[in-house]
Amino acid sequence: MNMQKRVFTGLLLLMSVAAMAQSEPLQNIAGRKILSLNGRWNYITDPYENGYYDYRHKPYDASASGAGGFYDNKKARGNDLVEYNFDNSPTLRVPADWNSQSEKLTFYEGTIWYRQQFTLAPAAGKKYFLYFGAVNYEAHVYLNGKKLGMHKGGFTPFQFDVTDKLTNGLNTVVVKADNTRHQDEIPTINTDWWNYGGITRDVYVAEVECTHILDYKIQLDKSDAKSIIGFVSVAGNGKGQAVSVLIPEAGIKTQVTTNDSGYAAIKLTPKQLSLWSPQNPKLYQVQLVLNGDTLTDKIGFRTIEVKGQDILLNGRSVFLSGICLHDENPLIPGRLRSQGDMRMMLQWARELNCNYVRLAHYPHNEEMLRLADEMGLMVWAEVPVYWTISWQNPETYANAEKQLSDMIARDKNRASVVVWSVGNETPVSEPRNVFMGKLVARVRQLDNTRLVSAALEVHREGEKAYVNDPLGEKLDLASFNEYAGWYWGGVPSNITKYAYEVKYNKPVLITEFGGDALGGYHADENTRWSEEYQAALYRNQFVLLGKMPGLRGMTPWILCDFRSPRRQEPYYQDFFNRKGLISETGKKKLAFDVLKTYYQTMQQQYN
Ligand code: GCB
Repeated sequence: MNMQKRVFTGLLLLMSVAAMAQSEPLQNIAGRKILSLNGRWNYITDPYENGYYDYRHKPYDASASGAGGFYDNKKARGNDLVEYNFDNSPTLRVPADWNSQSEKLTFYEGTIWYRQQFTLAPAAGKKYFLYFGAVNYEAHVYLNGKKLGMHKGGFTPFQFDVTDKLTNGLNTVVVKADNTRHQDEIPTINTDWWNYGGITRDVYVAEVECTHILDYKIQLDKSDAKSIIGFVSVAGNGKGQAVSVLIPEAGIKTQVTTNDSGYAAIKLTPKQLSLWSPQNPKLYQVQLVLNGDTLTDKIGFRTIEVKGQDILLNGRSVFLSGICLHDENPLIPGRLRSQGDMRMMLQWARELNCNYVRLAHYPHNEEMLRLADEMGLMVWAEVPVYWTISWQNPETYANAEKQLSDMIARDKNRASVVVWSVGNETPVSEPRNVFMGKLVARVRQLDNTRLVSAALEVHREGEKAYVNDPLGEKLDLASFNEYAGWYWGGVPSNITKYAYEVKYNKPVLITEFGGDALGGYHADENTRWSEEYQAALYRNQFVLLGKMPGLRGMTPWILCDFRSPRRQEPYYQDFFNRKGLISETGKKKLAFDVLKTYYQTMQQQYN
C-alpha cells in the first residue's frame, strides 16, 4: 500500500458523531492532509452477490446484526465454514478499472469486492473522511465491518465521515463495486463506450480540524474582468469564523466572516490580473486561512461569455479548436490511471494545435481539469445524460441532477472549464425537454461564471440539415453532433453539397463529427475504414462547416480509438470505435495532420 504524505499520529477521540452518512466532499482533496489508500487491493469476483445477500436473497447488511457479508472480512479458524478469504484472493490496482487488469474481467459486469487495510493513529480533536474519487457504478462501503453507506454514479467523488469508526491501529475498508447497467440509471444501459468497472480513481483518508473549510469558489465574474467573486463555507462550528483570503501575487489579502450557516460571500477587486488563456495559462496561488490552517489552490482568472455569434474569452472572440476525449488510455486500454496518462492525452491535444477539449461523456478525473488549467486547454465538461434516459422517472432525474451538481461542485474553480454540458444526443420529446430544461436551469443556479450547453442532433430533409431542437433555445451555444460522410451523406467528397440551417443566432459549435479508420490500413478516399477515407472526410467537413458564418469551434470525434462493445466488425473494429485520430497502439492516422493544419489556420485568423 502506498503510504503517501503525512501519516497521522495521536489518539482516537471518542466523539459521538450522530450520523455516519455520506457527507459533501471536501473541496480540493489533494490539497488536504491525506493518507493514500491507493495501491493493491485484494478482490473477490462475486457474480451472484453471495457476499451481499443470504440464500433467501436478503441483504446481510439489512439484518439485525448487520453481519454475514464479505465485509466482515472473516477468516476461518479451525473447522469454521467461511467460504471466502480476502487474504488468499488476488489483487487489483487502485485506481484503475478491473477490466484491463485481468483477461477474465475484460467483459465482466457485476459485483467485485475490494479490500484494503491500513494503519492509522487518529489524533484527538480531528475529523477524518474516507474519500473516493470515483467508483463505477454502485459502491457499498464498509469500514471495520460496519456499513458507511452507498453511492451511485461512476464518475463523481463521494466521502464518508469516519471519525468515530476508525480503530487506533489496523483498519479494514471493504467496497462492493457493482457496474451492472440499468435502464433507469445515469448513464442508462445503452452507450458507445466500455462499461469499465471498479475503483477507478484515488482513495484517501483525509484529516481535518473539526472546524474546517469545506468548500470555496473563487472565479472571475463572467462578464466583469475586474471582480473576483465566490464564497467560502466552513463546516463544524462554522458560524462567525474569520477566513483570510490571500492571492499574494495579485496583492490581495482580505478577511471574510461566515454567517450563521458557516457561509461567507467573497468579492475581490484586484488592481491588476494577468488573465488565463491558452496562450497564457497563468495560475495564481490562492490561500484560504482558517484558525492558522492554510489551504492552498492554484486558480486562473478569465471571463467567458457569448455575444451574438461570438464566444468571447477575456473579451476577445475565440475559435474553439478542440477534440473529444474519453477517459481512456488506448495503450492500456483502460481508464486513465495517473497524471502521466492524463498528460499524454492532453499533450496529444496540444500537438494537434488544440486550445480546447471536450471531456466526453461524463466527468473526467479532477486531475485532468487541473492539468487543463496548467496546460492552457479550455474544457467542455459533461454528465452522462446520454441517448435515451428514463425521462419520466423522478429518481432518474434526481440522479442526473446530483451528478451534475457534484461535477460543478468539484470543478468550479478550474479556469479551463468554459462550458457545462447537460447531455449528449438526447432524443426530442416533451418529457425529455422538461428533464433537460430543468438541468439547464439548475446549472444556471449553481454557476453563473460559465456557459451552459448540450450536444444536440440534426435532422435532415434532402440536402438540408436542420438544427432546431427546442432545447437549443435554453442553451448558450448552438452545439450539435453531425456525421456527414459516415452515417449519412455518402462518401466524403459528396458531403459538401449539404447545408446546415441553424435556428439560433448563437455561436455554432460542432460537438462531434468523424469516421472510423483502422490505423495502418491504406486505400483510396472512397474506401471505408481506410486512413485516406477518414482524412478526406475531415477535409470535406471543413468545407461543409465553413459555410456557416456562425461557426466558432469544433471537437471532432475523437482523439484516440477507444473500446466499445457496440463495435463488433471483427477485422476493422474488434470491439474498438476507430474514429480516433490516434490508433490504439498510439499511431497517428493521416487525419491527425489534416486537423492540425486546419487549426493552425484558424488560430492565425483569430489572432
Ligand atoms: C455519437 C456519440 C458518441 C459515439 C459516436 C460514434 O454521436 O455521441 O458517443 O461514440 O457518435 O462513433 O458513433
